[in-house]
Amino acid sequence: MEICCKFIRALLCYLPIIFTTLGGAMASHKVYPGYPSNSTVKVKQVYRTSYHFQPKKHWINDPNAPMYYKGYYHFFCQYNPKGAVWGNIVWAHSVSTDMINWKWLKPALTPSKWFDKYGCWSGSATILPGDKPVILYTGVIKENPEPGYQVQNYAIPTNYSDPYLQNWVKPNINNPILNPTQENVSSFRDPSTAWFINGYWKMLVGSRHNDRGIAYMYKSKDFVKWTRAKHPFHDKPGTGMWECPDFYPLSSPGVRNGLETYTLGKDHTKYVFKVSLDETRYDYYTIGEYDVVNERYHPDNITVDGWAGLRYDYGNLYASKTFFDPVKKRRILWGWCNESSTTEEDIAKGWAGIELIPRMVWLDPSGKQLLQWPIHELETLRGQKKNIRNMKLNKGDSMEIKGITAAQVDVDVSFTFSSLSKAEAYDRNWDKFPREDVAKDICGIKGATAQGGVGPFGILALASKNLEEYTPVFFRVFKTHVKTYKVLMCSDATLSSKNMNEYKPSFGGFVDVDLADKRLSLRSLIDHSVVESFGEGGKTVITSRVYPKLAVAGDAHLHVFNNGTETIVVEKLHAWSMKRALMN
Ligand code: DQQ
Repeated sequence: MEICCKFIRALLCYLPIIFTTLGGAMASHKVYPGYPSNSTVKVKQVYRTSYHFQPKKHWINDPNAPMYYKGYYHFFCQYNPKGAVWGNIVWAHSVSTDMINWKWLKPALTPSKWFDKYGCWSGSATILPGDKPVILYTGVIKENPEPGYQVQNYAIPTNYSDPYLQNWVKPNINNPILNPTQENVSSFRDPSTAWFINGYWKMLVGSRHNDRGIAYMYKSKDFVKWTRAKHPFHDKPGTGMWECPDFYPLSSPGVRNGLETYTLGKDHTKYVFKVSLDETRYDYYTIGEYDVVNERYHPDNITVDGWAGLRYDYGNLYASKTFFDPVKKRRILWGWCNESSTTEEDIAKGWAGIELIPRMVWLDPSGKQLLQWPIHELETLRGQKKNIRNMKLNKGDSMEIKGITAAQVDVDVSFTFSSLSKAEAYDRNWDKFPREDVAKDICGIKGATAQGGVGPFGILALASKNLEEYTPVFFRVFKTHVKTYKVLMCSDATLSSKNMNEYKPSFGGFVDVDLADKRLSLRSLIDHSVVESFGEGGKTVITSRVYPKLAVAGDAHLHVFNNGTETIVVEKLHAWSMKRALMN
């Protein structure tokens, strides 16, 4: 009886957790009858971003095949050329010399063959010896069973001397290179970048068997005839369809240089394995080891495998993909950021979806997680600057940062405090639930206004003049029963807009930080309808999409605030008005 009551009490107490997990980003295979080909007549400018990647109009989703070739960064993504909802999927193609300013080219892949008649879905690039790029992608050959009958294909450039790689051919011979097995015809997609080891090319394809998420490994001697390895490369019961698997080697802890994908399996001890879970629409990664002999991946037991695990972003990022940048010797992560507006609003806007600022990723000195940071090229857009030093924020203070374009800004701030003694108590029961849900839920329940001890403190992004609307990004410090500290980072869209229709979640993630120096840092890239925030040098990253009604363009404001009893000092704050990027 007691057990039963405890269970019901726990359930009641944690009901919000259960509900908040159901509201994630919209599925990208949802078909909107009639809408996918409703071409946009007039694009609404109000929520368009000024320095995040987006096309002139219509829908985009997953990043595909990012690569560097003959002086240009190439970026492809899933694109509907005919409307602002998912459908008619082709590969949009843009080139850039800095991954910030982009030139739009004609689509690289469009449905044109029997083996991709109903869509050219996600895939990756592999650079073959002799600097020869090849694309592996998913072709949809029949509409049924939903979301489509899937095969894997390859495409190659028609002219290797064209640095823009404007024309691609999908050879009739040997395509499709992979067919699904009977049981996974509609859950077999998103080939990874391939790597070469012991005489074989290897690649991964996302799949599932009932509710078991699977990444299958395929191998080939010639890149054309592929066979499936005996066992799945990695799998996990209860996680559903694994989309867009990504696998890459890591340099030693703390080393920022990345490694080529083709060096996989050679002399490295640690690897990242990432999947995009269709059921939650978030990207999860583990750090682990690659057993080359048995062709399997084993996550370290310090990282949790599945949806209670580590995420690149505790907010709105999905279907990400990395590549190795040979010029600057770094691994770069691209992630899709869906809209939080309704389908009707997207159609009225005439566009949907952005790509987040490319991030450098490397292994944290602890070896337990990744660090992420916006590529330094973004700084070329920094304009007018505002600096603040040693400004005190007592309980209830909120100070406006004036003299910058608050709707289009890059703000980097470090906060200090002199004591942790006032930190709020951490409820041990919270740990019984998946880590990400607890974080999200505490952020939602307490928000930025419920008074705390050390925190909540942080910034108010996209705030209206009288604070009717704002998106707070902030920290709250908790003390556990064993007298350690837990730092929670939140990005809360609940009060971001007077519009009641949108999805306005309060996202949260814990920050694994030693508070010995009593300092926490936050960098936020604020761009009209997106707030992309990096806590503590990129240990925890959270992105929110927001659509203010009042805090728009010149009417947007930026504040720093503190609602904790412990006084917080803004030790250093730099805020730069951002210039517009050349965008497609
Ligand atoms: N989007 C693509 C699929 C992929 C999904 C279709 C992930 O290939 O699994 O647009 O968002």
